[in-house]
Amino acid sequence: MSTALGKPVRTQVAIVGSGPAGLLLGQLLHKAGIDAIIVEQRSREYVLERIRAGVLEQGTVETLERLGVAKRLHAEGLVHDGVQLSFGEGRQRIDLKGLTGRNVVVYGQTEVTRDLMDAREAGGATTVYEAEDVSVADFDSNQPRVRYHKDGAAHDIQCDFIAGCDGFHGVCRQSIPASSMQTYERVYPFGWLGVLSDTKPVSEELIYVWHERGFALCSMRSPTRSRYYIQCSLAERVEEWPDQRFWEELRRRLDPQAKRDLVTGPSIEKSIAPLRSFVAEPMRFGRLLLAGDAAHIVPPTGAKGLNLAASDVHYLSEALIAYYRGASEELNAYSSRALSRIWKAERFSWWMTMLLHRLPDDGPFGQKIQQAEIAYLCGSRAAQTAMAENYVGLPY
Ligand code: FAS
Ligand code: PHB
Repeated sequence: MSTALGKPVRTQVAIVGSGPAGLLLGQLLHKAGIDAIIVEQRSREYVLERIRAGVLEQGTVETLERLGVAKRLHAEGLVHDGVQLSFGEGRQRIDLKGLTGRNVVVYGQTEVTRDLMDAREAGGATTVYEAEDVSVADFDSNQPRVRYHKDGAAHDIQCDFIAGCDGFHGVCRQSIPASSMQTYERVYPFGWLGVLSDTKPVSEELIYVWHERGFALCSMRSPTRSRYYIQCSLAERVEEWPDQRFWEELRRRLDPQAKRDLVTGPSIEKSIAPLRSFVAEPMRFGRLLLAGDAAHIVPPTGAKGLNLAASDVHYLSEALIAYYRGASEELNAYSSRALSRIWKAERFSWWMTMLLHRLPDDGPFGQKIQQAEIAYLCGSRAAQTAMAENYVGLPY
């Protein structure tokens, strides 16, 4: 924002984006006494209406606990010690707790965002919502700036650093010269049709389904609110999927017990999300640093997207705190440190996606390989441990 005289305001870190990455970073910096302003293009309400992730790694939970933002999470979150794999008639439980000593917590990204927004406002920190024409400039100098319009006036923020937490379609990564960046991408030839419904979840634990008709996922947000996904063609349109058609197709993909236990009801949200793997390297350009979906995307099969944003900002906050204490080595190491964990999560998310989705281009041989991998997973403690330690989240 600028003063009434149009002079730029000054802050230490300007954060672009008020999703999980931006809000978590803002809270971590605020706790360390570092001033940060968040500039968000959407309204608070719009950001809170987006239905996205549902599973938190223990590392993400521990960060929220350190910030004192985990009270509702502990009251309403569902601790899960295992996940289920379902294929045809059979089901295999992966004992996350027994194999790794760790678990995951089912607690919607919407609720994490709400808790962080409330904590930010309670701490008196500034978030500018509905900022228009946001741009970033001079990040190759010591005086980077974030500019935007709001209420018909031009605003200018001078800062020491810009944190690009503005997601895959944001302005920050796109402001970096393509010649300074290497990107890696795989776009999957299918999407996820997701439904949210106020119905009792089909199971107490998540069920990841391999079926010849396509992947399905049975998840939840609470004991009375379910979240379901089915793999669909990218040509599909939500309008072509009335509730009854969705429930019938989901039921076709479930094993006998889940077929019996499925409770259907009116959808309260329905959307189709494309799936891609994407990484931009490096994640630092002078005084502009990327975090979260602004730097990488994973297919949601491994429940890593939100959790990678959390580990990115854990590293970034440590680097910025060290900088303001006079040491800049951590800032120089931020990108390589974050990318090391990002690529392991990219691999795991790709592996889960290739294991469980119908891949028409891979033909009958590809399907036999998937079935062999699932059979090996069911019969090997070592294979289950490898899956479990990635699912609960590798160490920071
Ligand atoms: P976000 O995209 O959440 O936040 C970026 C913020 O920046 C947004 O509020 C946006 O409005 C703002 N912004 C964008 N451009 C801007 C600009 N120019 N100026 C100012 N602000 C700007 N992950 C899972 O783990 N499980 C899932 O099931 C799952 N489902 C998903 C479904 C969809 C449709 C999508 C898109 C993602 C899904 N994800 C899922 C991944 C998702 O949870 C992300 O990983 C997570 O939101 C990452 O958080 P951020 O990096 O903060 O990015
Ligand atoms: C969800 O509940 O939205 C969810 C859970 C696990 C995933 C993806 C999405 O892997």
